Amino acid sequence: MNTPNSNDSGNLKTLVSSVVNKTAVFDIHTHIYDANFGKLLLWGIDELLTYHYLVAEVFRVAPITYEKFWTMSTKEQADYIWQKLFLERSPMSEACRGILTCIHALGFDPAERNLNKYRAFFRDMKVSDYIDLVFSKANVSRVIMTNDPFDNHERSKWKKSMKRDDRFVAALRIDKLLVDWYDACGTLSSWGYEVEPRLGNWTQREIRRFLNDWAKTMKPAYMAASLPPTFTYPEDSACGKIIENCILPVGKDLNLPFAMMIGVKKLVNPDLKLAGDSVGKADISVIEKMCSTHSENKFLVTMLSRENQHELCVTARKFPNLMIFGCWWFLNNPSIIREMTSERIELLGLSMIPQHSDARVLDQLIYKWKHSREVIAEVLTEKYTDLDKIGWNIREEDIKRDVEILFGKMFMDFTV
Ligand code: HDL
Ligand code: ZN
Repeated sequence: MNTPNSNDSGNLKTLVSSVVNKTAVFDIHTHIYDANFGKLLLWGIDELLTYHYLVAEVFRVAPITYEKFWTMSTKEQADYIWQKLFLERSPMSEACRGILTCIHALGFDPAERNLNKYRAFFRDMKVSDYIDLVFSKANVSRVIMTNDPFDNHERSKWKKSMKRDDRFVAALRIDKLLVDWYDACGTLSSWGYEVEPRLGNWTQREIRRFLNDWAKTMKPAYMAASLPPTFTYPEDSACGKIIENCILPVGKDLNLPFAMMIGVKKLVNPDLKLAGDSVGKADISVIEKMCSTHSENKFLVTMLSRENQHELCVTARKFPNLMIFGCWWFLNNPSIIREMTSERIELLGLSMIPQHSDARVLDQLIYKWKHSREVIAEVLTEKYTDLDKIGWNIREEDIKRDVEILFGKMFMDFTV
């Protein structure tokens, strides 16, 4: 039994880093897909370089019009971004650094700065082989996808009885129902659900049938929606009625958590397309009310504004049916991951889910988890050192148990 102690902090730091790196993680929110979903799965260096985080960054430094950029092919956009953000200035942003982390982890030499050489590696790569390689490099055991039944290409895939890769767990994503009910109503009706815009009792029943049908098809880990900072609850609106009378009753019946991702200001700059969303501080009382009035439902919540984080931690202390997760999107940067992980451990101990990758491109699992593991290991080392100083002799098996909790067991125990 390896029992490091605080006067040998180097030993403790080394041990914690080793355990964090060797513990496989269950990544509970991504936008990647198993190979059977075809083109929905993005992968390779050109998709990495044209990730919407870098698109936003390149427009800040490059004299190119939106129109010209959007007429370029993915390869041309990647060349342009490589030139502007990597060759003409050091790639210091988290999104840029991430690509170098991937290149390095895949065995290339970043110092060569040769994009075409990196491209050659992918030319003959089979996607199924690459999934195995990336999951191994990232030490990821399973991921949860983002599955939208309103996406025509994705829906067609689910309608075929395709063979599934059990490393890819589904999540039933229902933004459309909540933020665009009138359009969703027409679509549901075309699929044979007897729904009307005014959302009477029969329509609510039919929406529950729709949710049950897709829960049966996808076998999702949770139902999820991204919501604006202005989201309120309860609310006499289509969104409020569908949550109250459809999502939460189905969630309770099927023991399906409702994952709310709150704080996105959609398309503040529409010319940036996917990169055009921004952030706003949301009202934490929404979470309080939902968790208190629906104590038999389970809620997974992540919020996009840094200013919401501390109050979200305190709210989680009040409601055992609330599980907070991840350093989402604009928070997924080392300086903020450190701050959030520290305050979460200080307020919640290990009863939280410290991170998800939000990966949109398969390869991103490598960098998003490498970067996050570094910070999580630092924070854990600090907390173990505090315990060790007061005689709570930290043992290696304690560290292994704790990291397994943070990297998947907490989620599994919460959702079981
Ligand atoms: O709604 C979401 O799931 C967000 O994560 C968006 O997909 C966002 O565009 C994103 O990729 N954030 O990292
Ligand atoms: Zn996401």
